[in-house]
Amino acid sequence: MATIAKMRNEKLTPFGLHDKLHVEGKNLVDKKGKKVLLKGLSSHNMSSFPKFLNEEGIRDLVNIFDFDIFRFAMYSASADGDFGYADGNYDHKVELENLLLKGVETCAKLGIYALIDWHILLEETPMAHKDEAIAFFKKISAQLKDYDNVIYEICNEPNGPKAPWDVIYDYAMEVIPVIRENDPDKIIIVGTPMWSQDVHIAAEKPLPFENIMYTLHFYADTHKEELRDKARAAIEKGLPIFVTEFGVCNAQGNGDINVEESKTWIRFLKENDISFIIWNLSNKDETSAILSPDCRATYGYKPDDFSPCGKFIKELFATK
Ligand code: IDC
Repeated sequence: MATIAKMRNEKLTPFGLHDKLHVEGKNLVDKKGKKVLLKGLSSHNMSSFPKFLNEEGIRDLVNIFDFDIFRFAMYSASADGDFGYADGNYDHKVELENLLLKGVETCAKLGIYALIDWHILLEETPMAHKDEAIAFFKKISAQLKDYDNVIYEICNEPNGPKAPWDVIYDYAMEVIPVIRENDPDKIIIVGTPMWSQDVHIAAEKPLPFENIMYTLHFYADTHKEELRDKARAAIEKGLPIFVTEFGVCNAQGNGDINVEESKTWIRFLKENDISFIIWNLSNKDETSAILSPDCRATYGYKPDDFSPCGKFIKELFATK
């Protein structure tokens, strides 16, 4: 059995408090059957910003922000000039796998949950790299089967006309059993159409497995009440939703921070016991990066190392 820390700084860790999670009805619940809401941080592209995924750095961020979960964005394809998992060479794959396994081990030491995200981007359909996704999840789920703090996300944001719910559904019907073979009951989160916005459509035909959740993504300066209405419709049908990625700015990850709309979203999520993860851990010169472009540190962060987005997190997450 993997050792997952139950205490940190003389306090119970998120894992110490909740242990292994499962899904009951539309809710994420803990071992005792109590509803759980996880608050977390997402990496940027693991290929672009591996330096921020070191143990000390993640520990410092967890200590500063009290995150319950960290998301590892494993880009399937190349982006921003960096190879993805599916189109890089063998050595690059091994590097990414090692980075991921080390990251999950760090989360275990800190007693937080780890979300493994197969991050499809502008590929329109998860089918584009289905075979590589299957190979990836087969390998990783075998290696991580004893890590009860792990959650899987099998396709970040299906998008475009070639990725309606039926196509995502078929993809999920192939990928989920591969994980289940190694790991019968870990939570698996499935992307929804329209860059993971059309949860109301997924709610009409949910997948026939236990412990499945569905992805909702929003960028507060772009997606507002209309998207919350889609979420409401899905919730009414009993769909378990997880916001595995959101931004406080526009859908390009840039532009102004929309403080009020971000808070309205967090209030909505809290009212509905929906977990949320903010995008992104990097010092890229973009609004959604939580570190300032001038930040040279990769751990031991000082207040000035954070961008306006990073400085807003505590207040935002505490929204009532
Ligand atoms: C963005 C990054 C940006 C990068 C781009 C392409 O912030 O630096 O150049 O991806 O790799 C998403 C995606 C997420 C996007 C983010 C902001 O899941 O990968 O990151 N976003 O555009 N969906 C909606 C917004």
